[in-house]
Amino acid sequence: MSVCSALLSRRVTGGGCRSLCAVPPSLIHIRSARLAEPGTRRSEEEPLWEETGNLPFSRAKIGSFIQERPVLKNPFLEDALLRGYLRRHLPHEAAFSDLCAFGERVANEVDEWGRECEITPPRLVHFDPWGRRVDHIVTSSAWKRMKDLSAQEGLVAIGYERSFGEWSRVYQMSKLYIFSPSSGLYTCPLAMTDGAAKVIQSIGVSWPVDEAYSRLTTRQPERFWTSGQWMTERQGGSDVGSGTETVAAPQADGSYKLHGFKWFTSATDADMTLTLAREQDRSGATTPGSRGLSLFYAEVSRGEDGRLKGIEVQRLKDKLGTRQMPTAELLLDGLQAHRISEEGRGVASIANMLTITRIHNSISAAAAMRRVVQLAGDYATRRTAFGKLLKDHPLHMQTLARMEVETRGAFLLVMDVCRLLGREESGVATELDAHLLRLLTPVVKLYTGKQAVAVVSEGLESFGGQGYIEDTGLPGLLRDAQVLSIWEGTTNVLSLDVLRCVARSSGMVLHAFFTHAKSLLAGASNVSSLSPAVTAVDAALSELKDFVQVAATREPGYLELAARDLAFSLARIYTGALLIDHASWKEASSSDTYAALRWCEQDLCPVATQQARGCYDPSTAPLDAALVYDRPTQG
Ligand code: UCC
Repeated sequence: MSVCSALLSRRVTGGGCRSLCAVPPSLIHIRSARLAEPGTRRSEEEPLWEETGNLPFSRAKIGSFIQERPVLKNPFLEDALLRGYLRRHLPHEAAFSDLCAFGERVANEVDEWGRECEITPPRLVHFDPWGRRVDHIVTSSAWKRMKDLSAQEGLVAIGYERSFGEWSRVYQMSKLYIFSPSSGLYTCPLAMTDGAAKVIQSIGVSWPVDEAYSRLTTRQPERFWTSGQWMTERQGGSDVGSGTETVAAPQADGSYKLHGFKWFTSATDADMTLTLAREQDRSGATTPGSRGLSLFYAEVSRGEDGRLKGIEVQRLKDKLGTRQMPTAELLLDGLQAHRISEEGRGVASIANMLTITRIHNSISAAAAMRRVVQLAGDYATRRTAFGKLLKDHPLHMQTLARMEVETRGAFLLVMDVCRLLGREESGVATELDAHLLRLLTPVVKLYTGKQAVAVVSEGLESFGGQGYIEDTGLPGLLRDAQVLSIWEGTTNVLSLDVLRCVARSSGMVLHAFFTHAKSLLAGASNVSSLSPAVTAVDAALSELKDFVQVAATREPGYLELAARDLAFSLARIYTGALLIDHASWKEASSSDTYAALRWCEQDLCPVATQQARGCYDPSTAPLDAALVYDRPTQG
């Protein structure tokens, strides 16, 4: 007899509603999650509804079972890898207590502000009641509180105070990592603010940007400024060099007036901006391409009439996600600005900002993964299905464990890039460090951006239908993750950037990559539990070397087709080496070892796999195009 028919034929004595008793008892208890222990059912001793005389749904139309929500706990205390990483590299009590206190604040206070930012998005008021153009971007009080909090907590300042020397960036980014998923996207203006401070510092902190630098890096909320990064125009999202139309007209006092249209300006309520424009010569002519672009500094201010000086906000963007943050189209109509780069060195000068914003992007990606894994893990201790808690379903745990492995890999990769940045900024970087930083910045951004979407999407699924319900706050995580692979350079643009830095360094960045990855493996050579992982990464390094040797002899189109797979291979191999290195630390846990082993079971060198299949051969590109445009033939 099947289980179903056994249940259906089950006879129970007494009570007029016994025909319903074919349903297992646990399903017809009137359950209250508020009375029960988290995730448990009420005991078998409790009376069934029919014995108490209460009909289900008779007192409340929605029934009385309320599923417990997942609970956000202190994200610092909950994160074993973050704490282990810091214990190993930055064992300072001051840093730990600050992170612990901040984590408490994030869980108990800031997370609600982030939610408020999401449900009270910014709006644009073009005119005042009397018809005067004002272009006010009205933001929520929570968004404004985020600005004060950011200054007080030193979320930008820490990177410039350098209290922990070469580890200061790791410390700063650890704070941002804790903050990001609760920040209501305030991490976006902070990324650009940090990037602007970095550019100003690298160019030299003198007039007219000295005051701006001190405001970008202050801890005083009343002095703190945020910066924009206005690079994108209608023709130039990725191809900034040929797509930038904005011109800079020189003025008699040495300043410039900017005229142009910026198509996508994030966090437009900033106090200042760095932007690119083409300087006009006396005849009004400009130089085309990147060589014609210079970098300008401009403050955002209002005249006595209340209007923005030299700027009109055309409209706010209607975006899939990041709705918390005002993104606008701006007409620059005589915005006063100062050139801060050499003429024609705009792209090269703003590259420092791109490095910083790409690292921030990667932090946000790793943090989004961590948040969804934490929430899903907590929920699995509260949600019962098919007779047991989700955490007791091995397949569910396997899924969460795979997400955890991705999250750990992303965390270690981005923290290693922060480590390299910190070394460069405190003057202790070797040539190898500098090459690694240049190579790994696009790699970490492109890889974590993609993985964040995948992991967060999987995370939503782990909540079942609730993951798709707007006011749980969960769908917003996915919407916001989707931007991470788009802005600050799409996956393909960054893959090509990887090729470019390999070519411009004559391969030295790859040499640094191989050297450092090998040295990480060497440190783990005597840890037998890690040997399958070490063997896998070692083999992948050999495959990668073979690929590079073959590719170097092929036409440029071959490498271009391989660029994305190459970037993914670099990410997976290097991350594997970092996981192994972390797991070989004397205080590492068995989970650290397990994560390293699991990571290294995947195809670590997809570029070699695809090469062996002929995917980059000259015949491939036309076949790809024919496939994409395959249409039914007429007749
Ligand atoms: O989306 C935007 C704002 C969003 C908000 C930001 C918040 C993010 C974090 C949030 C966390 C939640 S702003 C738009 C972002 N747009 C991009 O990222 C543009 C993507 N396109 C590229 O990256 C392209 O590769 C370009 C624009 C850099 C290519 O331009 P060019 O002119 O073709 O570049 P070249 O000729 O290759 O390089 C010009 C110079 C060279 O220096 P020199 O002349 O000395 O050899 C390059 O070495 O710039 C240097 N350079 C770099 N240096 C170019 N790229 C880099 C780099 N990545 N690092 C160092």
